[in-house]
Amino acid sequence: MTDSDQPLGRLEDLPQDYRDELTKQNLVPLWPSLRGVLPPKVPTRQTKPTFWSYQSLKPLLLQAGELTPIEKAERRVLVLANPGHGLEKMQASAAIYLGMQLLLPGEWAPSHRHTPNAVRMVVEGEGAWTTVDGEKCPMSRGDLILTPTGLWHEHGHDGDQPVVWLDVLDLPLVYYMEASYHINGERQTQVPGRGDRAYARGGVVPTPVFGRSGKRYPMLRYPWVDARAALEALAEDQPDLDAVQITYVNPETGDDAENILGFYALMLRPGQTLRLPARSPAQVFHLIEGGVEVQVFGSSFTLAEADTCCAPGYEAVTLSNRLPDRPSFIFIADESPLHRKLGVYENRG
Ligand code: 1HN
Repeated sequence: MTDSDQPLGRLEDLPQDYRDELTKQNLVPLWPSLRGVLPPKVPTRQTKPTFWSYQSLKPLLLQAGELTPIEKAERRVLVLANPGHGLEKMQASAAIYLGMQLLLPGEWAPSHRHTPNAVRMVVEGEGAWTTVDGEKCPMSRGDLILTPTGLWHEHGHDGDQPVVWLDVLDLPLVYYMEASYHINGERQTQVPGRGDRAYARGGVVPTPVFGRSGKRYPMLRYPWVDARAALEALAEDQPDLDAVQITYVNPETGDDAENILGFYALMLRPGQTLRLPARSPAQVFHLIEGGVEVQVFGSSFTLAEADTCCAPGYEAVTLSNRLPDRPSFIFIADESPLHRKLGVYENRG
């Protein structure tokens, strides 16, 4: 028996009058709870492998469009909640919030800004846009649009079909830090300049001859056509590469696109099975294109297009492309930037 297996004293072992006196003075003995907060070798995780089917949730989201006008919702969202945390906590993992948002033709979700960082991954529909910090970003299937901490953002829709996107926020973490709040604003004035055009080629960025752009987030929209082309080019260029994956980065600094959560797109070659190592951050998988089997911690999910699932940290994940003749494309969000900044990041292989 190693030291960490030694049973420690229980609360019940202490006399009641002693416990009562501790409580009266807002004191708690550590040892009955020590193993709970510091378990041996592997952390306790509330995050359960969980799957959300787009086909099943879509009718409920459309029904929300009938039941609740946008004025009564501000953001019409069904939250993808992890039962391991309790649905009311509205979290997919310790740091990740996920929601499916519906905007109907002609609707407008008013401008606000807040402390949590967000991104949108566009799931379905054409004609919607998000204006972030004055930059109008068109929304098409697979586009990733950032709304980083503190930047004004609003959504509108000039098309004729419902538009749905997946919101990914670090809300659970920022809320836990007691740092989550929002401010409402006026309709934004559109400003010229489009980061997705200025930074359309990764290796060549604008030269600030007359001073820097001064923007902490120079690129707000990452079009899927470009991300997909990058993956296909990478796969073709490196036929032996197992993990054909790109990271969404800030093109000025090469850092992760946002501070807390990381965003990636992964291409599975036709019929490919890929084992991702056990790493400390929790992850979310959203299928953009194709058909994929996700295995994690005794669970197995079959993702059709637009389906989403999550995996706790410290577990290996196996992804299999179910299509023998076509690649599949997955959007991944994880907690890596957070774990790295805090110094707790681990890759256990
Ligand atoms: C938010 O601001 C949006 O702007 C979506 O579309 C989901 C969830 C929690 C807090 C703020 C949006 C959100 C959110």
